Amino acid sequence: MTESRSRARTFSREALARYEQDGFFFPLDVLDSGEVAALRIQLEDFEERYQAHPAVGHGAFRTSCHLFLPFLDDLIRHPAILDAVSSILGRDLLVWGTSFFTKEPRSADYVAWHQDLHYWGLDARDEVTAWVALSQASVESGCMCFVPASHIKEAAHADRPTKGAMLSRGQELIEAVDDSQAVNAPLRPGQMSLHHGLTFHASMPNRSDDRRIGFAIRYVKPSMRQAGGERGVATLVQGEDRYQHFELAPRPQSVAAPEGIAVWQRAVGIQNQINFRDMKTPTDREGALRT
Ligand SMILES: O=C(O)CCC(=O)C(=O)O
Repeated sequence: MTESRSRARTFSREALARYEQDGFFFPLDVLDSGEVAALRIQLEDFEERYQAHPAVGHGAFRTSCHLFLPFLDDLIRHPAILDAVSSILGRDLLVWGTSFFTKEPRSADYVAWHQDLHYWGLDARDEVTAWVALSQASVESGCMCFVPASHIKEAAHADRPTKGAMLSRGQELIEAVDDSQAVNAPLRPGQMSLHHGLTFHASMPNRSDDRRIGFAIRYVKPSMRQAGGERGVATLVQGEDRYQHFELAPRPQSVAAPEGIAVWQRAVGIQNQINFRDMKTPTDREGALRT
């Protein structure tokens, strides 16, 4: 696939047609260099100051920390991101969750081939992930890759937790993926890709000297329901919620304030219950759902 560059504010009909056909689209320019630099500084300052925090330390903050970090709550509402996502899902948008996928310099961490929606217990398929690059996501640093048109069916997965596997259960597709079909999705800092929750995707280790930091935002239509568990928690970022299938999260007022932490613990607890529902021994290494 030839890369096409376009501004998210004008997510074109052609871009939408490509997304619908392939199950992904990239790159879209969403953050300017000042915005992306400021975000990285805030994130790394948070990581440094909170690494030993009893609730959010030890990497647990990697899942849905927009619920207690105002700068990430702002990011999930960024107009350029919402413009593109609402071209696909419509005006009313909830954020069901977010995940940081951070590969440290020269780390062996990788993401095996998988489909996101397989484990999330949602009752429909109206979901889009906006994956925002906060550092260079190149082939060298382990950018994502996608299999075009793989989003049309749900495929079987197995749990194969191995060293370096970044997904919470070590899950991966059972069927072999033909790598020659895969399309690399390199992104510069401030760009994003969009992918459907059934698109086969994966990523290789980071062979570069910088961190590869990706922030994945899971947008859903408010008509979606959390099946097979408690009512989930979600954030209304645009339009209205005429269904009330989810408890709506309040906006966090300050970094790691107790109210935000409490909402986050509830949200991640419910998602973990669903994600690990059929496991005898959960392999969640960091106490929080990754995907
Ligand atoms: O960041 C990666 O390499 C994988 C991301 C991913 O699996 C996702 O966003 O669903």
